[in-house]
Amino acid sequence: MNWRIGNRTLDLTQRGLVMGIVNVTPDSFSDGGRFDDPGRAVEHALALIAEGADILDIGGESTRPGAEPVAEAEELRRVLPVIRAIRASQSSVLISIDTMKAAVARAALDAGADIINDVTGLRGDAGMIRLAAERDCGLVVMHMAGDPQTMQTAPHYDDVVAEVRAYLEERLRILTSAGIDPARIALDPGFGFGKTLEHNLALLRELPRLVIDGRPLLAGVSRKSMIAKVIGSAAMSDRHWPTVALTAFAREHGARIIRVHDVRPNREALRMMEAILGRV
Ligand code: HH2
Repeated sequence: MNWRIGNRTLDLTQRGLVMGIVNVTPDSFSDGGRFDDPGRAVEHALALIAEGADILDIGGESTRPGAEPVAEAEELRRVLPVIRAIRASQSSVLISIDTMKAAVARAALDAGADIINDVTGLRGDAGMIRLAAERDCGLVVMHMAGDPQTMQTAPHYDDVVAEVRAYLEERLRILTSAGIDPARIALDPGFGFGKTLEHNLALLRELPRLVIDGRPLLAGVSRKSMIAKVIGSAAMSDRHWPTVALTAFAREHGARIIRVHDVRPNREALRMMEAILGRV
């Protein structure tokens, strides 16, 4: 199972990747305001590299339910200095830009980013598919029902797993016919994006069904509210260990890229599960 990103081809057959989250935002759901100053965000990014992150996902706009949209200039002001500083650090870490805006993605690639992570699955901004076809970056294509403003208002599916799978298959088809090499694409069911607890649990239960055409599957469950609902505690600090458990579960059930806030313990869970699976 390969993922092509620029001139690198990553073989994810044995080992998965840890994507560390760097939210340069005042309002992200779990760490909003902690790293919204670019200086602190860079410090955090370097700490995540030291913990073993393979990818850093830099975001300047929260996608939590009900989040206010951020203007392009402000999003650029937040993310560009962080991307430049990480690139200047000489680390070989891959940089992903978490954005729904083609102009932000373009500037991020120009500043040294390697991957576009677009929670709209490249449906939000008409310029995004064009940009992706022009460049050779990696792509994360996620499923989201609706948009962050409205997605948690009574989400409904007849069969959530079948519908998310069909959506990801369709996006893969559309992007491929736009001239994008499918080897560049990773797919993501989008936990918490227009989904109830039951929907999220069904997607986890049937995760192997979401591995499509050999494309790497990304799972982003870190600290999400589904954990709070299951354990009966809203405290962010109580979501840490269930996240680590979910990392091991997701890897066992087909995920190859784990998007997390806490890199080291999740990386260890990944390696432990890969040892059990005989993948070391
Ligand atoms: N989840 C969040 C943001 N971006 N991208 C992908 N591909 N998959 C995800 O599951 C995903 C994502 C939400 O988490 P976070 O970045 O911590 O929060 P916020 O959007 O509030 O900044």
